[in-house]
Amino acid sequence: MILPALTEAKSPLFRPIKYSLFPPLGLATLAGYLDDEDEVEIQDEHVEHLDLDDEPDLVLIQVYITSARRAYRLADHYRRRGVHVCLGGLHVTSLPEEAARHADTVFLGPGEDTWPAFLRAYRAGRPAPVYRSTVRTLLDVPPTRRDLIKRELYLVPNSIVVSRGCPHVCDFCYKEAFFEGGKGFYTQTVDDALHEIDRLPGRHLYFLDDHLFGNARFAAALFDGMRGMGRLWQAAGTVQSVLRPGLLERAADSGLRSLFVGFETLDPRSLRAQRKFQNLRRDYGEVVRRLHGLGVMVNASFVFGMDEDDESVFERTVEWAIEQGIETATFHILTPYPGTALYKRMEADGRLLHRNWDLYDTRHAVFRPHGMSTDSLEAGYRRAYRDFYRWCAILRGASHKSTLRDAMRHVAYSGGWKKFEPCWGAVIRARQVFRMLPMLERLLNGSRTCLPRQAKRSVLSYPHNCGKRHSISQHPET
Ligand code: B12
Ligand code: SF4
Repeated sequence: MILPALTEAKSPLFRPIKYSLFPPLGLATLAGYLDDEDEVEIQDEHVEHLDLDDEPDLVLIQVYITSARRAYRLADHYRRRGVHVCLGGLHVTSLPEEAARHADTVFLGPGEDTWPAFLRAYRAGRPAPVYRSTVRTLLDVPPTRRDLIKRELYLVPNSIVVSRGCPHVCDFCYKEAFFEGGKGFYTQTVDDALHEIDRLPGRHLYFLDDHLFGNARFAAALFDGMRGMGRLWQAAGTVQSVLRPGLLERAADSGLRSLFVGFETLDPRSLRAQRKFQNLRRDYGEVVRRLHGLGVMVNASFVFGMDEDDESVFERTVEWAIEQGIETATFHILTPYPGTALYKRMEADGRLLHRNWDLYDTRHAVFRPHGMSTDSLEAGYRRAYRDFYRWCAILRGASHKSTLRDAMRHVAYSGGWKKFEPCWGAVIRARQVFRMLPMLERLLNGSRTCLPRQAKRSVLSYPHNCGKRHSISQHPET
C-alpha cells in the first residue's frame, strides 16, 4: 500500500514539517480488511524511500491531486511487472477515466464498502475494473491497522477520524465530488469512537475529521466520553459550531487545545458566491474570543483569489488575523479541484489556465482571477505568509493575550512552526521527529491542566497520563 509524495515533500534539502505530521490513515483503514495471513506493508513516500523492487501480488495506491503524476508512474512500474494495481482516493474519484489508464482496478469514493467487495472478487479470480462506493456507514468497520504505521517517522502518529465528510456544501471543497452517489456526512457510534481513542497510546490526538462538530449530538456525547481521559487534542470545526453555546465548552473540557477554523474570507459576497452559507452573518471576532477564552489556540484558514477579491485582500486579511491574536494561519490560493462546482464553473467560463495537477496545490494560481493578475495573486499569497509570520507580527499578535503565559505560548507555538523550518528539516532527516511530540504537548497545554475537571461515569476504561489504566468513574476530580 503506497502513499506517493509530491516532489516538494521529497526534497533532500528542505522538507516542510507538514509532510511528517500525519501517517497514511486511509491506507491503514483499508489494511484492516485484509486477512490475518495476508502479508502487507504500508509505504509513505513523504517519510521514507519506496522499495520498488518488491514483488507483491497486489499494489494499492492512494492518489491525491498533487501526487497524481507520481502515483501513475508508480502504477505503470508495477503493471509492467505484472502486478495487479488498484488506484483510489480523491483524485481517482474526480477523474476515474484518467486514473483507469494506469490501473487494473479503480475505486470511486470511500473504500469501506468497495475494498472488501474487491478483495472477495480478487480472491475468487474475478476482480472488476471499477468499484463505485454507494453504501456509506462506519458501523462494524474493522480496527485501523495502526501496527503498520511507522510511528517514529511522524510528529503526530495519533491522527484519527471518527466521521466522514461534512454536512455543508461549499463550492470549492472536495467533499461533494468525493461523496457523490451516497451519504456525504456520517459518523461512527460514540462507543466505537471512544474505543478507538482508547487504543491510542500517549496523550496527544489530532482529529482529521472535516468537521468534528458537524453532528452536535454525536460531538457532545464524544466530548463527554473523553472527559477524564487526560487527552490533549486538536481538530477542525466551522465558525458556526464555535459560536454554538455549550459544545465548545465541552470540547475544551475534554482536552481541545487548538482548532483549525475555516474563516476563508472576510467578504460576505464571497461566502455567498462559494455557498459557504454557514459563515454568513457570523461575528468572526467573537469566534476567536470564544476560543481564546477557553484556552484554545486558533489555526485560521483563509482563501485568496475569489472573484470579489482585489489586491487589498492580502493586507486586510493578515492585519485582521494579527489584530485578533490568532496564533497560526493557513493561507491558500483558491484551487478548483476537478469534480467540484467551482471547477465546473471555471471550466465553463474558460478560466482554467492548464491541467497540470502538480500545480493544483493551493500555492499556484491555476485560473484567471477577476480582481488581479495571476502573478499578483501568487505574490500576494506569499506576502501574506511572510507578513503574518514576521517576528514583529507574532509579537503584536501575542500582545493581545490576557496573560503573560498565553502570550508566551503564542510566540512559541507560532514561531515554532514557521521560524524553525530548517531545524525541523534536520530533525526529520535524523529520523527523530517523534522526539518533538512532548514539546508540542507542553505548548498545546500552556497554562491549562490536562486532567479532567470532573469525572464521568463510563463503562470504558481509559489510559491515564501515568500509564496505568483507570476506569473513568474512579478518576479523581481535579
Ligand atoms: C491529513 C491530510 C494531509 C496530510 C497528510 C496526508 C496523509 N497522510 O494521508 C498532509 C499535511 C501531508 C497533507 C498535505 C496536502 N494536502 Co491534505 N489533507 C489531509 C486531510 C485533512 C485528511 C486525510 C485523511 O487522513 N482522511 C481520512 C482517511 C480515512 O480518508 P482517506 O485518506 O480519504 O482514505 C479513504 C478514501 O479516500 C479511500 N481511499 C483512498 N485511497 C484509496 C485507494 C484504494 C485502492 C481504495 C480502494 C480506496 C482508497 O478509502 C479510504 C477509507 O475510506 C484531507 C481532508 C480529508 N478529509 O480527506 C486533506 C486533503 C486530502 N489535502 C488536500 C490537499 C490539497 C493537500 C495539499 C496539496 C495542501 C498543500 N497546499 O500543501 C498537500 C499535498 C498532499 C500530497 N502529498 O500530495 C486536499 C486534496 C484535494 C484533492 N482533490 O486531492 C484535501 C481533501 C483537503 C481539502 N479539503 O482540500 N494533507
Ligand atoms: S465546511 Fe469545510 S469541509 Fe465542509 S463543505 Fe465547507 S469547506 Fe468542505
